[in-house]
Amino acid sequence: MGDGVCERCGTPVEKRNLDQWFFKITDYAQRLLDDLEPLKGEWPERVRVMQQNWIGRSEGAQFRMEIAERPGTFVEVFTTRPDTSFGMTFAVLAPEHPLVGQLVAGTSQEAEVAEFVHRVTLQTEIDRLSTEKEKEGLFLGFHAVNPFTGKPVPLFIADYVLMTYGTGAIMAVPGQDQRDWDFATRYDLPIIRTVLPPDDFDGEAFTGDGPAVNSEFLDGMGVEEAVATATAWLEERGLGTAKVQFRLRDWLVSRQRYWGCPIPMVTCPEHGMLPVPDDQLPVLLPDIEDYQPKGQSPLAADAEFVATSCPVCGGPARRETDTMDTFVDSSWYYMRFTDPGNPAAPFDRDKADYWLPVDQYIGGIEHAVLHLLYARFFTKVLSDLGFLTTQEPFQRLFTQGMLTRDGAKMSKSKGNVVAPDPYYETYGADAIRLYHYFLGPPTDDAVWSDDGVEGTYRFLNRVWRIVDGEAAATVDRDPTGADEEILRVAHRTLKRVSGDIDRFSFNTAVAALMEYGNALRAYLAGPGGGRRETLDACMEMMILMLAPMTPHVAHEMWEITGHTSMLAAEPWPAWDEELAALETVTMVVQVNGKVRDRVEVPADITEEAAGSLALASERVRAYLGDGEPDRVIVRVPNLVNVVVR
Ligand code: ANZ
Repeated sequence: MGDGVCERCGTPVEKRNLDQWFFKITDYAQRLLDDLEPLKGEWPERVRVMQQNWIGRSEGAQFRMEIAERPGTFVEVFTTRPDTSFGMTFAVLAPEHPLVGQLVAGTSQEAEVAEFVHRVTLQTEIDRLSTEKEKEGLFLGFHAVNPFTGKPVPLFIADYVLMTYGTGAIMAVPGQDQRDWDFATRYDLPIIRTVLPPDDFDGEAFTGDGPAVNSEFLDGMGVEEAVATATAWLEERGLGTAKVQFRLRDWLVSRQRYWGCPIPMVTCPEHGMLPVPDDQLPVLLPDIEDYQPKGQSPLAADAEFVATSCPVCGGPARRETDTMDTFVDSSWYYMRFTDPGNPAAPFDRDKADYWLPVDQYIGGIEHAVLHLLYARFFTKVLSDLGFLTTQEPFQRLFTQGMLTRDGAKMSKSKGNVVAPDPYYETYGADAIRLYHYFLGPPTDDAVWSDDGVEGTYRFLNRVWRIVDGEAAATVDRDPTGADEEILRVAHRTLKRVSGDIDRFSFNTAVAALMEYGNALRAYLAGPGGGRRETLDACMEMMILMLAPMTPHVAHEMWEITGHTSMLAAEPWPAWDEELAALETVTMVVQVNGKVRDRVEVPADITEEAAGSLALASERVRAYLGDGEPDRVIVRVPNLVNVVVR
């Protein structure tokens, strides 16, 4: 919907109210929020935050205000800042608010209001809430009475108030809310500050904390205390209540499309809307000739599908012809995976309990709120209904980054997708696969580059040449220091690569293998040349490490090096802890800049460990006595300087 017209046919797009089916996900808002807590550290933080914001819990108060010109008619408002009520200088209804039509019916305002409402409904909610856009409104000719002051304030409709949030009506406090400030300056409405900004504040609306002013019994209180006091004041008088509001809306599952699962509901003229009885489920999607929309769902044109009988009286009834959002299917497919052949039920509880939750889920960040929230919701509902035990579907979540090319996301509609076929021809599938691992941390977006594939291709070729040619040049001789050193590199690499793979840090795993490849070549070119036994051991490790990433090339090398087993079935090798240990270095320990001790430490020692080692040194303790050092300066792995006064 660009420029208000259909992007395919140019027909003007307008919003209409339709009767639709929803899932009441809002009933689960609090649980969906609370259960994000244990996912800390297991799910990417940004996904947790996106879900928190999407659910959007706000605490505040809801209270009612009488319409001055219509005694007995009230408007309810939701506010997160009841403490600012004395600064309300106008009130605003969403243009779609039912009270609007009721108030202006028969007045001279009616036509102008109708025109305004129509214009606003053509805008998207995102545009309406945008801080960039100038806010537009219309005075209704009525006033709302502020319960705190007993005074009337003018009542407006404005585009920046939405019918779909809170009560669809607000008290406007320009002194403390920037949207209200913008509106007040545009329409020349008074501004009263109710929180005293700091002296150096030079903004407009002040949203920070500070003592309440111009607010009678609230004066002097900080925001938190004033909110509680104002809310209690409303509650005592029966004018309002504390209120928790969620941004999350109910999930609209109706689609007027052919492709989708039919919504299993029927309507009987006598008994109303009824669910299709369990023994008639699932309602299968019929094959139809014509899927084109004609102002109603395509299934509505299939008379045979539509005609059914009422589950209560057996009389003629109509099937629902809307189909379900495909997010419904993706919310529980993994449950079906636990029992895919079950002809009688979606899945067996014991099987679902055995397999679920999913240990490791992988998906794009684009699923942060919809799919991942819907799947969590389904799991909770099905768990509540006794279908399975777990309350959360995905124990660990990994979100991979996006591959871009020439600055754009690769997509079919942009036509900038890299078709792999020509690369297979030139480099082979393994070099391309290895390049994908090498591109960068898989959580980050990455830029595709043809030169990069060239790099992994060259690396595989170098390893191949060792196996295929240079290995033949090795000799049987006694081991030397060079042999011991290359074995150390091999075990160190294996330890690194194992850890990297566990952490999904594939790019560093590939980098480690490349370094290992270079070390091997340097070893072979060294003064004593290669020793057969050493090289065999080293190459076996190299091939086993490459196997998961480049299975085809690795298997060929496995055979060439005399193995007859199936490489893919070989276990991951184990490293020798002693050989894998990093080299040690001599760490100098100073007291006030003078060398007092020397300690052998691993080259990868942490700052913390280096500091404690230094402080544990007898010779250092001698200078410290019972006292504590003033400062410990650590330069890992070479130096610790303990400063005492
Ligand atoms: C008066 C006020 C004074 C507000 C103040 C804020 C600051 P969150 O935090 O997102 O929940 N509001 C309420 N319903 C609205 C609607 N349907 N459309 C547009 N705005 C709406 O926001 C709650 C605040 O958003 C409410 O608190 C209300 O403005 C506004 F210093 O009331 B407040």
